[in-house]
Amino acid sequence: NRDAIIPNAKPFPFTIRAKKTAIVMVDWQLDFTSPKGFGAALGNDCEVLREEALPNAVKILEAGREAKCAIVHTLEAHKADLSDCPPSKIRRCDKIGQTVDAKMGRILVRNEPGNSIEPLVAPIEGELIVHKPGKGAFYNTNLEFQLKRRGIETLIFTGVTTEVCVQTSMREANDRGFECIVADDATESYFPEFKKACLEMISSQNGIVGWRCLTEDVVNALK
Ligand code: C5J
Repeated sequence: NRDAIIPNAKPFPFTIRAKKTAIVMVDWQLDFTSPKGFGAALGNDCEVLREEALPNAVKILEAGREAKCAIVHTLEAHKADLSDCPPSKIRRCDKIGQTVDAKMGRILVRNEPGNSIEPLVAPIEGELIVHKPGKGAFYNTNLEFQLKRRGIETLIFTGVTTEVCVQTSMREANDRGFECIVADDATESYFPEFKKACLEMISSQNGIVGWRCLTEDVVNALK
């Protein structure tokens, strides 16, 4: 139950308040990671998400479970009738709610096969699952309430994609008073230049959004 420090976190050492920490696994859903999913249907190469970041996300998830952190899994997911999806979102992406690949089902729709979490980081009993209609994990969800009722103060982020749902969730969490850190090598984007710029942005100006480190730093701190 002691505090742990990540000494080489950027922009300065980060304190993990033991027992007050949640691991936030952002949108590790097949919609984004599978070559048959939504991300791929938009013309993106998904392999990098699975090959580069997913193995590190597994390490952080396992370390978090071992250290008895709270674990949160988010999914970008709409109700079947799309009543929680603003028309503007559909206007800019008419694939939402449509079926591009029969095995994946309807894109970004709750409980469809594509809306399931990568098996390597699948939730286990007792872990929080947050279906979010937006990019941010706090918009139109009860995540803030769930974290605060558990006494959580510190959030460790992994997930996809860095500059969309991970960054948005981190910014929302920052505004709600959580101390946030992301592991650079446990998050991924379809666009390497966006990932790089996003991570630099997060820790710039004395940690304007939060901190950054590497997977091994998180794993060592949680030991
Ligand atoms: C996107 C996400 N990229 N999870 N969603 O639309 O980052």
